[in-house]
Amino acid sequence: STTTLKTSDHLRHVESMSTLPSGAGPISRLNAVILGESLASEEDHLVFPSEAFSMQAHVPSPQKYLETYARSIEDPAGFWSEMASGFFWKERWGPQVYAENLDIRKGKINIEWFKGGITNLCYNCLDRIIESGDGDKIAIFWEGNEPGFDGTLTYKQLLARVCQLANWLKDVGVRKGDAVVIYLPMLMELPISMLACSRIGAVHSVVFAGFSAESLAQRIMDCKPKVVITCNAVRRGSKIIYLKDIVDAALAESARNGNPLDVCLTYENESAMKRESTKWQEGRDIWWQDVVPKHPTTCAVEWVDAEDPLFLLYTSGSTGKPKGVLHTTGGYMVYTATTFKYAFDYKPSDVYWCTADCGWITGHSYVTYGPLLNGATAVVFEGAPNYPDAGRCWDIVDKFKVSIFYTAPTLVRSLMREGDQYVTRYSRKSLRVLGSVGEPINPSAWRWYFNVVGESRCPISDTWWQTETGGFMITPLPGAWPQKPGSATFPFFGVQPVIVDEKGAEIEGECSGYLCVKSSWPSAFRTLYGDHERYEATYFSAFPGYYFTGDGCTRDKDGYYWLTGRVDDVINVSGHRIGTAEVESALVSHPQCAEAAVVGVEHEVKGQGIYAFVTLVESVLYSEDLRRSLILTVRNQIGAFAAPDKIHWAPGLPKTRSGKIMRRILRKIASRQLDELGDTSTLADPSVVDELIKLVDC
Ligand code: 6R9
Repeated sequence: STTTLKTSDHLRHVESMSTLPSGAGPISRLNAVILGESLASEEDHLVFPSEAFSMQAHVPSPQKYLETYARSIEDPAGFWSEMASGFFWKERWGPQVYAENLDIRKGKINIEWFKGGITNLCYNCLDRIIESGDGDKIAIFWEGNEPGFDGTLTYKQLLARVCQLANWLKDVGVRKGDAVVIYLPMLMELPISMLACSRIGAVHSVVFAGFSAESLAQRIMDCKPKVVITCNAVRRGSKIIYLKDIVDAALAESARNGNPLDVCLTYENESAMKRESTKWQEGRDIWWQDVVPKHPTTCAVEWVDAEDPLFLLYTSGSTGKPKGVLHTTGGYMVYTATTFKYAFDYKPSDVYWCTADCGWITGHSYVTYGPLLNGATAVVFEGAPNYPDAGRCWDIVDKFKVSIFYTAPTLVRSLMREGDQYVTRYSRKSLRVLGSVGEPINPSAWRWYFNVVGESRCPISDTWWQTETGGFMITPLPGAWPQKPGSATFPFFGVQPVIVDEKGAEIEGECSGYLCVKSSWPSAFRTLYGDHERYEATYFSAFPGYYFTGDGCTRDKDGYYWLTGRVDDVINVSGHRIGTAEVESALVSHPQCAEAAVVGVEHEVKGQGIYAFVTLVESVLYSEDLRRSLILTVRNQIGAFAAPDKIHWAPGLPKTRSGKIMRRILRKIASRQLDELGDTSTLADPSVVDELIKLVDC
C-alpha cells in the first residue's frame, strides 16, 4: 500500500532530501558553521554524519531508513515477526502477530503483541547470550561512588547471581504474577533483582531510591508486593542516604493502612554502612548476604506468555495519584532490543554507558534489558556524575573505553557550565555515539555536547519516548541522517506519529500541535495497573482514535520532528516527571497552607524548575522558616528532586468564576512576562493578579 508512503508526510520530505549524497559535507565545514554562530533558523542547520561513520552504520543512508520504515508500516506483522525471530521462544506466537484497538469509540482499548508466544526475558538476556558463546564477555562494569571502587560481572557470573536470588525469591513464596518492590541504588544488585524477578515470572516494580517514605508507601499499598528488596544505605557524592530507614517508615505506613509486609530483603552496602548500625525488625528483615549466596547458582526458567506482565513502573500524571504503567513481556523484549541496536548503532565491540538510574524507565529499557538482550557490555554507575568533580563522566569513559554514552540534557548543561577543561582533560577517543533523553535538548547544549564532548565526530541520538512507550519512538539513527541540533528527527521503525489540532484533526506538512500515535508498537504499555478506565481516559480520550502523548510537537519543512515539551500539568525537572498536582497536594498537607498552585518555569540547568504559588491559612504570616518548612514537606512527601525552587506568597489565586485556577496567568507571572498576562477579565477577582505582581520578589 503505497498510500501510506504518500500520506506519511515526513517520508515525502525526506525522500526529496535523500537525493543528497550520503555523508555530504565534510564535518570540518560544519564545525565552522556551528561554532558560536547564531543561525537564522535552527531548522536550516544540518549536521552531516561523516562518510566513514555512515559506511559502517546499520542504517547507512536515508534511503535505507526509508525502505525499512516503509516496510515496517506496510507490514507490521511481517516486520516485527522478523525482529522477534532473533530471540528464543519456547513456543512461537499464534497466527495473529498483534491485535489492537486504539479507538475508544470502537470499544475497550486493547493492545497485544506476540500473544501465545512463550518466552522468558531473563533467559533471552543471559542464557541465550551464554549459549551463543559469549558467556565470558563482560555484561556489567560496575563503578562505585568512590573512584577506584569497582567490579565486573561476566554473562555467566551475572546469570549465577540472578539464579541465586531467583531461588531465594521462590523459597520465600514469590510466584509467577506476584509483585516485588525494588528500592535500591545503582548497585549491581539492582539489575540482578530485576532479572531474578523476570526469570520467575514475578512482576517487579522498581521505585527510584530518591523517593520519600510516603511515595514508597503509596506504591507498596497500590501493588501489594510479596517482598521488598532494598539496602541499608548508599553513598551518593559526599552524602550518605539511609535507605533502610526510609523503607522502615514506608512499611510502617503501609502496615497502618492494613497492608503489612512479611519480607524485606536488605543488602548490606558495607562501604556506606555496617550492618551493626542498621535498624532491624526481626522476623521481617533479612540480610541479602546471609541468604542469597547460599542458594544454587542455577534456576529453572518460568516460561511465560508474551502478554504476561513484566513490570510496573509508577509515573506522574496530571492528578495527584501516580500511575502504575504496566508493561508485558514479548513486545517489550523485541522492541527495546531492536531500538537499542539501531538507535545507538550498537556493535558487539561497543562499551555502552547510560547514566540513568534503573528507578526510571530509561534504566529499565536501556540500562538493563535493551543492552543485555544485545549481549552488550554496559557500565552501571552508582555515584553522582559531578563527584569528586565535573570530570567524573569522562574519567569513567576513559577507564572503561566507553563508546556509546547516553545521558540527559540537564547533565549536559550542568557540565557545560563547569567549563571545557573538565572534558578536554580526558581523551574520550573511545566515544563514537552520544545519546540524549528526558527532555528536549536545547540547540546550544546539543552543540556543546557534539563539539566538545564528541569532538564533532559522534552523532547524537536524541531519543524521544516515555515510560508509557517502553522504548524509543522518535530518534535519529546514527549515520543515516543529517541531524538538526535539538530535533529528535524521525520516527523509529513501526511508529506512526501524527500531529493533531485542538479538535483532534490530523495536520499534515509543516505544523505544530499535539503529538499522538496512530497505531500500536510492540512495547506500548497495556494498561494502568488496576485502573484500565484511567488508562483509557488519560491517553485515548482527548483525541479519539489515537494514543495521546501529552507532548507538543512541531514538524518542520523537511519533516523533522521537534518536541516542544508537555502540554499537560506535568513538569519535567532534570528529566524527572513531576505532576503539578502531586506537589500541590504535598504543599496543602502542610497545616499552614490553605491553597497551592504549581507551575513549571524555565531553568538554566534543570530544564524546568518548580514554582509554587502558596496561599496561607487565615492569620498566618509569611516567614523564611515557613518557606523552609513548606519545602521540607514536599521533600518528605515526594522526594528531594521535587522540592520547589521558588515559593511565591499568594494572598489569592487567579480563578475563573467557576473556580478553576488560571495557570496560564500564573505561568506568565512565574516567568516574569508581566506584560503578557493576556485577558484577565474572565477572572472572578482580577485584582488578585495585581497583588501577586506586588509580591513577585518577596
Ligand atoms: C524516557 C523518559 C517522558 C516525557 C515525554 C517528554 C519528555 C523525554 C525527550 C523528551 C524531548 C526527548 N522527553 N525524552 N522531550 N526530547 N528526547 O524520559 O520517560 O520519564 O516518562 O518522561 O519526557 O515530555 O513526554 P518519562
